[in-house]
Amino acid sequence: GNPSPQPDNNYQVLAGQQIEYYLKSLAESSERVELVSIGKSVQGRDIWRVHIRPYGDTGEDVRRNAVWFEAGIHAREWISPATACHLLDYLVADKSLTNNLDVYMVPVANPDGYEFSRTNDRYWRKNRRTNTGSSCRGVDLNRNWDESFGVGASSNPCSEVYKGTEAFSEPETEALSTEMQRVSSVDDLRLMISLHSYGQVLLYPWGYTTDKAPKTRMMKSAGRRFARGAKTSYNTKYTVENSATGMYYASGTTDDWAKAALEVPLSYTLELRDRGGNGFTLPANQILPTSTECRGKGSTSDNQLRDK
Ligand code: ING
Ligand code: ZN
Repeated sequence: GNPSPQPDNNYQVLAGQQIEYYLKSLAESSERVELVSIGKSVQGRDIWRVHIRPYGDTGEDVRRNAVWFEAGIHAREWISPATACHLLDYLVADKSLTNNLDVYMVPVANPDGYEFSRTNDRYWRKNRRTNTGSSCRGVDLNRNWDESFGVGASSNPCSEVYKGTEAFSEPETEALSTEMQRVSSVDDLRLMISLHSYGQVLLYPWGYTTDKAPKTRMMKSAGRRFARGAKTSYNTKYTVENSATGMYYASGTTDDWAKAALEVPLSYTLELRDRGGNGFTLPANQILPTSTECRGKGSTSDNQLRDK
């Protein structure tokens, strides 16, 4: 069909291929950065996973604390991969931050959807699966994880929250979960954040039930610390909420699966800017401020970032 008009205030956001190029050059320029394709999307695009090893790591096989960032699982939430890339830059530049910590990140978890959103339909959310018996395409990758699959999701392929035929039916969620499982077997996965937009809210499990998840108090207090930090840069307000009670019921999400299957103590969905004024079409001049406030202030790499 006819491509819908592209909001021209988003021209500064990077195309998928540019992000790939950036990731490859980052891996080539820093010994601490390892880049691996953990699988292919429905349309055959690579799903890239970045690993930042601690500064001064001798390459020894030691079990460390680790954090996992997932971005771009929803196509239209362009601020998510952008924030992930800025965070990467920051983590690689600052030696002190990743001291004794393994950082893992998938900056574009849904590369087909991202491309489709950029070129055809700005508001596309799902992946680009061709659904058998339906003319509607796509599975909501944040309803396709193997935790309480189907409770708060749709079985209609035309729905924006279509869960797919079964848990992990999609190559994207299959690749992500397999790699997260591998990481949690070699490291202690302490924190998982799935980056989304919009709403300025940090969500914690469960999404499929209003029952209290393990370590809720810890997720709340760490979450509030994030919100306080995020406020210091531009006075942007983030709230901290339980998914099911503060947002809406959702099942088969990344954060519920990380919490239940991998027992990651701090498991979150972070809804970035804004609160609906621009929504998904966040103006480009808010990309850097959003990234900056989410990682907090005062790093030695701030000056380098400002020049980019
Ligand atoms: N929001 C999330 C979604 O997948 C969410 C909200 C996440 C609710 C996790 C419950 C659990 O619908 C966006 N913007 O995608
Ligand atoms: Zn989302």
